[in-house]
Amino acid sequence: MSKLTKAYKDQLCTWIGGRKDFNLLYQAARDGCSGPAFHQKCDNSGATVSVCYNTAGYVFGGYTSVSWSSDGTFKPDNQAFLFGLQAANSFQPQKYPVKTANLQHTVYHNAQYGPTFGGGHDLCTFTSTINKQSNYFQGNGHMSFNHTYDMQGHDVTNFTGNNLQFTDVEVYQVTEHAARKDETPWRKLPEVKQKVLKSELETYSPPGKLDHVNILLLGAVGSGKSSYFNTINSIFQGRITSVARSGSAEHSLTTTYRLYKIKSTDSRQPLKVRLCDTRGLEDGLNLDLSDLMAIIDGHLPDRFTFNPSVPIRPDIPGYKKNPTLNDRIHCIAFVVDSTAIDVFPDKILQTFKAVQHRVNVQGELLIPGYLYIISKSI
Ligand SMILES: Nc1nc2c(ncn2[C@@H]2O[C@H](COP(=O)(O)OP(=O)(O)OP(=O)(O)O)[C@@H](O)[C@H]2O)c(=O)[nH]1
Ligand SMILES: [Mg+2]
Repeated sequence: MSKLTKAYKDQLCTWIGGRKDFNLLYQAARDGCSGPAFHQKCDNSGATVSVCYNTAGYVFGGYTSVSWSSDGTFKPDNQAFLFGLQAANSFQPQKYPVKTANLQHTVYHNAQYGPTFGGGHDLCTFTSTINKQSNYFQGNGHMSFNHTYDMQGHDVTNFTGNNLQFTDVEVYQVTEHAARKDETPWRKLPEVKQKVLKSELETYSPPGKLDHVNILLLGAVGSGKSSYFNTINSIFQGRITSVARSGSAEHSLTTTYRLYKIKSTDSRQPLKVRLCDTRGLEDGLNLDLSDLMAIIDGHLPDRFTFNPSVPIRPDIPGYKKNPTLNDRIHCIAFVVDSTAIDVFPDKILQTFKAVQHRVNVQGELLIPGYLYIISKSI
């Protein structure tokens, strides 16, 4: 039976990014604790997570997005990381990223070795064949810490409790979460009169002296902000368009702030609604509250390139010191990935709340209330 609990899976999803399915490929207790048994079950299976459980109550391991093989070489993988989930029976999640400088040694593919991470064998589970002693397999891989992975000041005691007596070693294939076909729809969609809706937007005029309404798309990395603009734009263009770059990456794929105009083939002028696409929020908070407020207050020009290490302040190039009402954000749309809603990072939720609080207090939005765009529900 799988030992990877829901809490462990959720934590791994947060680190890997997005909701994932975990398919058990290999289990030392079931398949035998040997290099050949591991490779026979796991080679050519895509991304995997290897999880070790020891007699001291530690749960730790490594994630790699590269398929295992038996070709006797090291492979680079900038998405790999080591991790601790449990330390002496208490839940203590810790991620140890691969060091960019030692990328070429990320994982070691050797037919005689179990899952092996790092040029110094930062985590080498076992080699050859290990027979079970009472309730554990005595791991025989040596561990040279902090060579290829950044152990964040931790040592082998923090990581494994200095104990390689494995009660089990499991390897899971990690795949995108597949929504179940039999899931009942979470709401009944009203019959949408698409043409009516479209023409309402084409003829929409904002109140007062505003030329157009700016809607800011705010959400986590990969939540679907750029794709949302592409979808809306495609509807009005009557064909599939992909003006905004979209895709999956560790950090936000959108690095430039864009104020997208939407042109309809049925009207000469662009719609008086613009979608403002920004960098995705990350757990490590690449955009803080004051950066976001600078965006909301209209200080950023179209095509502003974000530099995560430089805060958005009045002295940076391109900063609009005196934005007009037309430059401001008038409405905020929080974009949420429905497939990852149960592993939604706390820090991003806090950022949403902090933005709402600041904006509510200052009464800044022209269009009160917030939009929630739930992406990837189909
Ligand atoms: N199935 C499905 N996939 C989607 C949907 N929207 C976006 N995606 C996919 O999700 C991934 C991320 O989408 P993006 O639009 O780049 O997300 P983003 O929020 O702009 O991401 P960053 O700019 O990197 O912060 C892409 O691979 C898209 O193809 C959707 O509605 N359904
Ligand atoms: Mg984007």
